[in-house]
Amino acid sequence: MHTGHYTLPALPYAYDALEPYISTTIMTLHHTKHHQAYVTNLNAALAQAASTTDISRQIALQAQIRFHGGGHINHSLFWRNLAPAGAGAARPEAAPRLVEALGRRFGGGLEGFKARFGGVLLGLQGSGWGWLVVRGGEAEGGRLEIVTTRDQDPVAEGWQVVLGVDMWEHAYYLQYYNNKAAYVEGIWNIINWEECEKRFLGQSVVLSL
Ligand code: MN3
Repeated sequence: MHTGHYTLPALPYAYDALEPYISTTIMTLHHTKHHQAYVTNLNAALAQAASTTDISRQIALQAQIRFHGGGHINHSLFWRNLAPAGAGAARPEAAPRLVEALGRRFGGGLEGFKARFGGVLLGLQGSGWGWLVVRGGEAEGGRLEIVTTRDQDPVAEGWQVVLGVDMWEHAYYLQYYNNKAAYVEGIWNIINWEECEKRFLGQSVVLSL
């Protein structure tokens, strides 16, 4: 097995740090098995694409690169979107500008946004992600939108991810089983609002992939 360009980023907290909202078992498997597999398969597909001029093979490899590359990007964003419950970063007060903007954009204050975003997450069919994204800096009005992507598709180019939530079953099933709503309700306790604020203000360099 060759070693490729991309590597699994370390989590910014321990595997048990998000208890009781995401179990140690889920975090360990999700990071060391699922995310690692996206990285491994991305590197393999890139290496194969670099060594063939067969167009059919290239097209097949592009699909692999999209899936596994998207998985690597999405999970790298997701881990940094989370923080231990009770940490300063996990308090909405750590994101004053964002929370104000969310109130303006979606109405009903932070609770209004949470209800709206949660509804979108629970409405997602099959495997995918829910995202809060922004286009343009504050000077351009910083247009906030809630979007979803299927499978491991990343958000469209030009949109900056503020917050992303993994809605694949592997993200919650071992702990919450079919109770997707409990997973979504729990995750609000471990959102890294400090990171969300930085991304909203364009100050985060989360992806040095
Ligand atoms: Mn996942």
